[in-house]
Amino acid sequence: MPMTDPRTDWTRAEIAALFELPFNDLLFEAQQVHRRWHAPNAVQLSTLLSIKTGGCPEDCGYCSQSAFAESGLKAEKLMDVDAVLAAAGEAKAGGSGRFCMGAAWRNPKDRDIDALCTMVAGVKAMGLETCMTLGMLTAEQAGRLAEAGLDYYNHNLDSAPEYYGEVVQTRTYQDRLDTLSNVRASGMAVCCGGIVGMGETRADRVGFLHALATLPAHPESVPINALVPVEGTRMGDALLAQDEARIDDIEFVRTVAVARVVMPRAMVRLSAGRESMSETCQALCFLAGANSIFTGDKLLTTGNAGAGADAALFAKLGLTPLTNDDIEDNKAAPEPARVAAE
Ligand code: SAM
Ligand code: DTB
Ligand code: SF4
Repeated sequence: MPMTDPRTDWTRAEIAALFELPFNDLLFEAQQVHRRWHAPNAVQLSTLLSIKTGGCPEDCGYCSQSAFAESGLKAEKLMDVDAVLAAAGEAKAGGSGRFCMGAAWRNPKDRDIDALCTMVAGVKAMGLETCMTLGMLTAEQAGRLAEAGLDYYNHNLDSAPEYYGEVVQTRTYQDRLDTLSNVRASGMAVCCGGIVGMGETRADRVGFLHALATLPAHPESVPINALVPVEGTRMGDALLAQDEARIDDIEFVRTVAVARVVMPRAMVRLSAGRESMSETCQALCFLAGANSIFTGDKLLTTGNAGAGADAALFAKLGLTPLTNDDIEDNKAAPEPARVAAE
Protein backbone atom coordinates (compact mmCIF):
# COMPACT_ATOMS: atom_id res chain seq x y z
CA MET A 1 0.00 0.00 0.00
CA PRO A 2 1.37 3.47 -0.79
CA MET A 3 2.16 5.89 2.04
CA THR A 4 -0.57 8.45 2.41
CA ASP A 5 -1.31 11.04 5.05
CA PRO A 6 -4.13 9.93 7.30
CA ARG A 7 -7.50 11.23 6.15
CA THR A 8 -8.85 14.32 7.88
CA ASP A 9 -12.00 14.51 5.73
CA TRP A 10 -14.06 11.80 7.44
CA THR A 11 -17.81 12.36 7.31
CA ARG A 12 -20.15 11.67 10.18
CA ALA A 13 -21.98 9.14 8.00
CA GLU A 14 -18.75 7.19 7.43
CA ILE A 15 -17.96 7.18 11.14
CA ALA A 16 -21.53 6.16 12.02
CA ALA A 17 -21.24 3.30 9.51
CA LEU A 18 -18.08 2.06 11.27
CA PHE A 19 -19.94 2.03 14.60
CA GLU A 20 -22.72 0.02 12.98
CA LEU A 21 -20.50 -2.73 11.56
CA PRO A 22 -20.91 -6.20 13.02
CA PHE A 23 -18.57 -6.27 16.05
CA ASN A 24 -16.24 -8.89 14.52
CA ASP A 25 -15.91 -6.91 11.29
CA LEU A 26 -15.15 -3.71 13.17
CA LEU A 27 -12.51 -5.40 15.31
CA PHE A 28 -10.95 -7.07 12.27
CA GLU A 29 -10.72 -3.72 10.49
CA ALA A 30 -9.27 -2.03 13.59
CA GLN A 31 -6.67 -4.83 14.02
CA GLN A 32 -5.62 -4.52 10.39
CA VAL A 33 -5.17 -0.76 10.66
CA HIS A 34 -3.39 -1.22 13.99
CA ARG A 35 -0.88 -3.74 12.63
CA ARG A 36 -0.13 -1.57 9.64
CA TRP A 37 1.07 1.30 11.83
CA HIS A 38 1.85 -0.06 15.29
CA ALA A 39 3.50 -2.91 17.13
CA PRO A 40 0.72 -5.43 17.73
CA ASN A 41 1.74 -6.40 21.26
CA ALA A 42 3.40 -3.30 22.71
CA VAL A 43 1.68 -0.78 24.96
CA GLN A 44 3.07 2.59 25.99
CA LEU A 45 3.08 3.44 29.71
CA SER A 46 2.53 6.94 31.11
CA THR A 47 2.29 8.10 34.71
CA LEU A 48 0.10 10.95 35.90
CA LEU A 49 0.71 13.42 38.70
CA SER A 50 -1.66 16.13 39.86
CA ILE A 51 0.70 19.09 40.37
CA LYS A 52 -2.13 21.45 41.36
CA THR A 53 -5.22 19.83 42.80
CA GLY A 54 -8.78 21.10 43.24
CA GLY A 55 -10.50 24.48 43.40
CA CYS A 56 -10.88 24.76 39.60
CA PRO A 57 -13.20 27.58 38.45
CA GLU A 58 -14.55 25.52 35.50
CA ASP A 59 -17.83 23.59 35.91
CA CYS A 60 -17.01 20.34 34.06
CA GLY A 61 -19.84 18.02 35.19
CA TYR A 62 -17.58 14.96 35.54
CA CYS A 63 -14.71 16.47 37.48
CA SER A 64 -13.86 16.03 41.15
CA GLN A 65 -11.63 19.12 41.00
CA SER A 66 -14.29 21.62 39.94
CA ALA A 67 -15.18 24.22 42.58
CA PHE A 68 -18.82 23.51 41.55
CA ALA A 69 -18.53 19.88 42.73
CA GLU A 70 -19.02 18.71 46.29
CA SER A 71 -16.43 15.98 46.15
CA GLY A 72 -14.75 16.93 49.44
CA LEU A 73 -11.43 17.46 47.65
CA LYS A 74 -9.20 20.08 49.31
CA ALA A 75 -7.85 22.79 46.98
CA GLU A 76 -4.06 22.84 47.00
CA LYS A 77 -1.46 25.15 45.51
CA LEU A 78 1.06 24.32 42.81
CA MET A 79 3.53 21.66 44.03
CA ASP A 80 7.20 22.48 44.53
CA VAL A 81 9.54 21.57 41.70
CA ASP A 82 11.54 19.17 43.93
CA ALA A 83 8.44 17.20 44.91
CA VAL A 84 7.43 16.90 41.24
CA LEU A 85 10.89 15.67 40.28
CA ALA A 86 10.86 13.11 43.09
CA ALA A 87 7.55 11.72 41.77
CA ALA A 88 8.97 11.64 38.24
CA GLY A 89 11.95 9.64 39.50
CA GLU A 90 9.59 7.07 41.00
CA ALA A 91 7.62 6.86 37.75
CA LYS A 92 10.81 6.21 35.81
CA ALA A 93 11.92 3.55 38.25
CA GLY A 94 8.51 1.93 37.77
CA GLY A 95 9.14 1.63 34.01
CA SER A 96 7.08 4.57 32.79
CA GLY A 97 8.26 6.34 29.64
CA ARG A 98 6.15 9.47 29.91
CA PHE A 99 5.33 11.71 32.85
CA CYS A 100 2.10 13.73 32.61
CA MET A 101 1.57 16.65 34.97
CA GLY A 102 -1.99 17.91 35.42
CA ALA A 103 -3.24 21.14 36.98
CA ALA A 104 -6.82 22.02 37.94
CA TRP A 105 -6.77 25.39 36.25
CA ARG A 106 -8.94 27.16 33.70
CA ASN A 107 -5.58 28.41 32.41
CA PRO A 108 -2.12 28.94 33.92
CA LYS A 109 -1.16 32.47 34.98
CA ASP A 110 1.88 33.96 33.31
CA ARG A 111 3.61 34.06 36.72
CA ASP A 112 3.36 30.22 36.93
CA ILE A 113 5.14 29.59 33.66
CA ASP A 114 8.72 29.83 35.00
CA ALA A 115 8.08 27.13 37.61
CA LEU A 116 6.29 24.95 35.04
CA CYS A 117 9.24 25.28 32.64
CA THR A 118 11.67 24.25 35.41
CA MET A 119 9.54 21.14 36.04
CA VAL A 120 9.53 20.27 32.33
CA ALA A 121 13.29 20.66 31.99
CA GLY A 122 13.93 18.60 35.13
CA VAL A 123 11.63 15.72 34.12
CA LYS A 124 13.07 15.67 30.62
CA ALA A 125 16.63 15.53 32.01
CA MET A 126 15.65 12.20 33.64
CA GLY A 127 15.07 10.73 30.20
CA LEU A 128 11.26 10.81 30.43
CA GLU A 129 8.91 12.22 27.83
CA THR A 130 7.02 15.17 29.24
CA CYS A 131 3.33 15.98 29.05
CA MET A 132 1.26 18.65 30.76
CA THR A 133 -2.42 19.49 30.96
CA LEU A 134 -3.02 22.93 32.44
CA GLY A 135 -6.21 24.20 30.79
CA MET A 136 -6.28 26.88 28.10
CA LEU A 137 -2.97 28.24 26.79
CA THR A 138 -2.15 31.41 24.89
CA ALA A 139 0.21 31.13 21.93
CA GLU A 140 2.98 32.72 24.05
CA GLN A 141 2.51 30.29 26.93
CA ALA A 142 2.52 27.33 24.54
CA GLY A 143 5.74 28.68 22.99
CA ARG A 144 7.45 29.00 26.39
CA LEU A 145 6.53 25.45 27.41
CA ALA A 146 7.64 24.04 24.05
CA GLU A 147 10.99 25.82 24.38
CA ALA A 148 11.45 24.33 27.85
CA GLY A 149 11.12 20.87 26.28
CA LEU A 150 7.47 19.97 26.77
CA ASP A 151 6.81 17.10 24.35
CA TYR A 152 3.01 16.72 24.64
CA TYR A 153 0.12 18.92 25.70
CA ASN A 154 -3.14 17.24 26.74
CA HIS A 155 -6.29 19.21 26.07
CA ASN A 156 -9.45 17.19 25.51
CA LEU A 157 -12.46 18.02 23.37
CA ASP A 158 -14.25 15.61 25.72
CA SER A 159 -17.40 15.09 23.61
CA ALA A 160 -19.27 16.14 20.47
CA PRO A 161 -19.74 19.88 19.90
CA GLU A 162 -23.52 19.42 20.23
CA TYR A 163 -23.21 17.65 23.60
CA TYR A 164 -20.58 20.01 25.02
CA GLY A 165 -23.16 22.31 26.67
CA GLU A 166 -24.26 19.34 28.81
CA VAL A 167 -20.70 18.78 29.94
CA VAL A 168 -19.40 22.26 30.74
CA GLN A 169 -20.81 25.75 30.56
CA THR A 170 -17.92 27.94 31.64
CA ARG A 171 -16.10 27.58 28.32
CA THR A 172 -16.92 26.86 24.69
CA TYR A 173 -15.84 24.20 22.20
CA GLN A 174 -14.15 26.98 20.27
CA ASP A 175 -12.04 27.84 23.36
CA ARG A 176 -10.77 24.25 23.29
CA LEU A 177 -10.06 24.38 19.54
CA ASP A 178 -8.19 27.68 19.96
CA THR A 179 -5.85 26.18 22.57
CA LEU A 180 -5.31 23.10 20.40
CA SER A 181 -4.29 25.35 17.55
CA ASN A 182 -1.87 27.31 19.81
CA VAL A 183 -0.34 24.02 20.95
CA ARG A 184 0.00 22.74 17.39
CA ALA A 185 1.62 26.00 16.25
CA SER A 186 4.19 25.77 19.08
CA GLY A 187 5.48 22.47 17.68
CA MET A 188 4.41 20.34 20.65
CA ALA A 189 2.63 17.06 20.02
CA VAL A 190 -1.10 17.11 20.73
CA CYS A 191 -2.83 14.73 23.12
CA CYS A 192 -6.58 15.15 22.71
CA GLY A 193 -9.49 12.85 23.40
CA GLY A 194 -12.48 12.70 25.66
CA ILE A 195 -14.85 10.80 27.89
CA VAL A 196 -17.54 8.27 27.07
CA GLY A 197 -20.35 7.27 29.39
CA MET A 198 -21.47 10.79 30.30
CA GLY A 199 -25.05 10.11 29.18
CA GLU A 200 -24.27 10.95 25.56
CA THR A 201 -25.84 9.04 22.66
CA ARG A 202 -24.01 7.03 20.05
CA ALA A 203 -24.59 9.94 17.64
CA ASP A 204 -22.68 12.12 20.12
CA ARG A 205 -19.84 9.58 20.17
CA VAL A 206 -19.81 9.74 16.37
CA GLY A 207 -19.69 13.55 16.58
CA PHE A 208 -16.86 13.38 19.14
CA LEU A 209 -14.64 11.11 17.01
CA HIS A 210 -15.55 13.15 13.93
CA ALA A 211 -14.33 16.34 15.67
CA LEU A 212 -10.99 14.65 16.49
CA ALA A 213 -10.50 12.97 13.12
CA THR A 214 -11.19 16.18 11.16
CA LEU A 215 -8.79 18.43 13.08
CA PRO A 216 -6.23 19.97 10.67
CA ALA A 217 -3.84 17.22 11.83
CA HIS A 218 -4.74 14.22 13.96
CA PRO A 219 -3.64 14.32 17.61
CA GLU A 220 -0.54 12.17 18.16
CA SER A 221 -2.24 10.76 21.20
CA VAL A 222 -5.97 10.16 21.80
CA PRO A 223 -7.06 9.37 25.36
CA ILE A 224 -10.42 7.62 25.59
CA ASN A 225 -11.68 7.87 29.17
CA ALA A 226 -14.68 6.02 30.61
CA LEU A 227 -16.45 8.29 33.07
CA VAL A 228 -15.22 7.59 36.60
CA PRO A 229 -18.27 8.44 38.71
CA VAL A 230 -17.10 10.66 41.55
CA GLU A 231 -19.62 11.34 44.32
CA GLY A 232 -20.49 15.03 44.53
CA THR A 233 -20.00 15.69 40.80
CA ARG A 234 -23.07 16.33 38.64
CA MET A 235 -22.40 13.46 36.23
CA GLY A 236 -20.93 11.10 38.81
CA ASP A 237 -24.01 11.47 41.02
CA ALA A 238 -26.35 10.88 38.06
CA LEU A 239 -24.53 7.67 37.21
CA LEU A 240 -24.34 6.50 40.81
CA ALA A 241 -28.10 7.14 41.18
CA GLN A 242 -28.54 5.04 37.99
CA ASP A 243 -30.19 7.94 36.15
CA GLU A 244 -27.51 7.18 33.62
CA ALA A 245 -26.56 3.64 32.75
CA ARG A 246 -22.84 2.85 32.84
CA ILE A 247 -21.48 2.69 29.29
CA ASP A 248 -21.87 -0.80 27.88
CA ASP A 249 -18.50 -2.56 27.51
CA ILE A 250 -19.13 -3.51 23.89
CA GLU A 251 -20.03 0.08 23.01
CA PHE A 252 -16.87 1.27 24.77
CA VAL A 253 -14.74 -1.19 22.76
CA ARG A 254 -16.49 -0.05 19.57
CA THR A 255 -15.53 3.55 20.40
CA VAL A 256 -11.87 2.55 20.81
CA ALA A 257 -11.96 0.57 17.54
CA VAL A 258 -13.51 3.42 15.55
CA ALA A 259 -10.91 5.84 17.00
CA ARG A 260 -8.18 3.44 15.81
CA VAL A 261 -9.64 3.19 12.29
CA VAL A 262 -10.21 6.92 11.74
CA MET A 263 -6.89 8.04 13.34
CA PRO A 264 -4.57 5.22 12.24
CA ARG A 265 -1.25 6.66 13.38
CA ALA A 266 -2.37 8.05 16.75
CA MET A 267 -1.53 6.35 20.01
CA VAL A 268 -4.97 5.49 21.40
CA ARG A 269 -4.88 5.59 25.18
CA LEU A 270 -7.19 3.49 27.32
CA SER A 271 -7.33 6.10 30.07
CA ALA A 272 -9.59 6.67 33.07
CA GLY A 273 -12.04 3.94 34.02
CA ARG A 274 -9.73 0.92 33.79
CA GLU A 275 -9.92 0.27 37.53
CA SER A 276 -13.53 -0.86 37.26
CA MET A 277 -13.13 -2.53 33.86
CA SER A 278 -12.81 -6.30 33.56
CA GLU A 279 -9.59 -7.79 32.18
CA THR A 280 -11.67 -9.11 29.29
CA CYS A 281 -12.92 -5.66 28.38
CA GLN A 282 -9.38 -4.23 28.58
CA ALA A 283 -8.11 -7.10 26.40
CA LEU A 284 -10.77 -6.27 23.81
CA CYS A 285 -9.71 -2.61 23.92
CA PHE A 286 -6.11 -3.64 23.15
CA LEU A 287 -7.39 -5.83 20.31
CA ALA A 288 -9.41 -2.83 19.08
CA GLY A 289 -6.21 -0.77 18.84
CA ALA A 290 -5.60 0.83 22.23
CA ASN A 291 -1.83 0.91 22.72
CA SER A 292 -1.23 3.18 25.67
CA ILE A 293 -2.32 3.23 29.33
CA PHE A 294 -1.74 5.13 32.54
CA THR A 295 0.21 3.11 35.09
CA GLY A 296 0.29 3.43 38.87
CA ASP A 297 -2.45 3.21 41.43
CA LYS A 298 -3.65 6.78 41.02
CA LEU A 299 -4.74 8.93 38.07
CA LEU A 300 -5.09 12.60 39.11
CA THR A 301 -7.49 12.26 42.04
CA THR A 302 -9.13 8.85 41.48
CA GLY A 303 -7.81 5.29 41.61
CA ASN A 304 -6.16 3.38 38.79
CA ALA A 305 -5.64 -0.34 38.18
CA GLY A 306 -2.13 -0.35 39.75
CA ALA A 307 1.21 -1.86 38.75
CA GLY A 308 0.48 -5.36 40.10
CA ALA A 309 -2.79 -5.71 38.21
CA ASP A 310 -1.22 -4.31 35.03
CA ALA A 311 1.79 -6.61 35.20
CA ALA A 312 -0.53 -9.61 35.63
CA LEU A 313 -2.70 -8.53 32.70
CA PHE A 314 0.32 -7.88 30.46
CA ALA A 315 1.68 -11.34 31.30
CA LYS A 316 -1.65 -12.99 30.50
CA LEU A 317 -1.93 -11.16 27.19
CA GLY A 318 1.76 -11.32 26.20
CA LEU A 319 1.96 -7.52 26.05
CA THR A 320 5.21 -5.63 26.55
CA PRO A 321 5.84 -1.98 27.45
CA LEU A 322 6.63 0.20 24.43
CA THR A 323 9.86 2.14 24.94
CA ASN A 324 10.47 5.75 23.90
CA ASP A 325 13.12 4.49 21.44
CA ASP A 326 10.50 2.27 19.79
CA ILE A 327 8.20 5.27 19.42
CA GLU A 328 11.00 7.39 17.87
CA ASP A 329 11.92 4.56 15.47
CA ASN A 330 8.29 4.29 14.47
CA LYS A 331 8.00 8.04 13.78
CA ALA A 332 11.20 7.99 11.71
CA ALA A 333 10.28 4.89 9.70
CA PRO A 334 9.77 5.62 5.99
CA GLU A 335 7.27 2.78 5.70
CA PRO A 336 4.58 1.78 8.13
CA ALA A 337 6.55 0.17 10.92
CA ARG A 338 5.85 -2.66 13.26
CA VAL A 339 8.23 -1.79 16.03
CA ALA A 340 9.61 -3.94 18.77
CA ALA A 341 7.47 -7.01 18.34
CA GLU A 342 8.63 -8.69 15.17
N1 SAM B 1 -7.83 21.32 33.84
C1 SAM B 1 -7.28 20.79 32.66
C2 SAM B 1 -8.30 20.61 31.58
O1 SAM B 1 -9.45 20.32 31.87
O2 SAM B 1 -7.93 20.73 30.42
C3 SAM B 1 -6.53 19.50 32.85
C4 SAM B 1 -6.97 18.44 33.82
S1 SAM B 1 -8.46 17.54 33.41
C5 SAM B 1 -8.69 16.65 34.91
C6 SAM B 1 -7.98 16.34 32.18
C7 SAM B 1 -9.04 15.43 31.62
O3 SAM B 1 -9.31 14.40 32.52
C8 SAM B 1 -10.39 16.01 31.28
O4 SAM B 1 -10.40 16.69 30.07
C9 SAM B 1 -11.25 14.76 31.24
O5 SAM B 1 -11.31 14.25 29.91
C10 SAM B 1 -10.54 13.78 32.14
N2 SAM B 1 -11.33 13.50 33.36
C11 SAM B 1 -11.46 14.30 34.44
N3 SAM B 1 -12.27 13.75 35.35
C12 SAM B 1 -12.70 12.56 34.85
C13 SAM B 1 -13.57 11.53 35.32
N4 SAM B 1 -14.19 11.63 36.48
N5 SAM B 1 -13.74 10.46 34.53
C14 SAM B 1 -13.12 10.36 33.33
N6 SAM B 1 -12.29 11.30 32.84
C15 SAM B 1 -12.07 12.39 33.58
C1 DTB C 1 -6.97 12.28 30.14
O1 DTB C 1 -7.65 12.29 29.09
N1 DTB C 1 -7.16 11.46 31.16
C2 DTB C 1 -6.24 11.76 32.24
C3 DTB C 1 -5.30 12.79 31.58
N2 DTB C 1 -5.96 13.09 30.35
C4 DTB C 1 -4.87 13.99 32.31
C5 DTB C 1 -6.93 12.24 33.48
C6 DTB C 1 -7.96 11.30 33.98
C7 DTB C 1 -8.51 11.87 35.24
C8 DTB C 1 -9.49 10.95 35.88
C9 DTB C 1 -10.12 11.54 37.07
C10 DTB C 1 -9.21 11.88 38.19
O2 DTB C 1 -8.33 11.07 38.60
O3 DTB C 1 -9.39 12.96 38.79
FE1 SF4 D 1 -11.02 22.12 35.90
FE2 SF4 D 1 -9.97 20.46 34.12
FE3 SF4 D 1 -11.56 19.54 36.07
FE4 SF4 D 1 -12.60 20.96 34.12
S1 SF4 D 1 -11.60 18.96 33.90
S2 SF4 D 1 -13.01 21.24 36.31
S3 SF4 D 1 -10.97 22.39 33.70
S4 SF4 D 1 -9.58 20.47 36.32
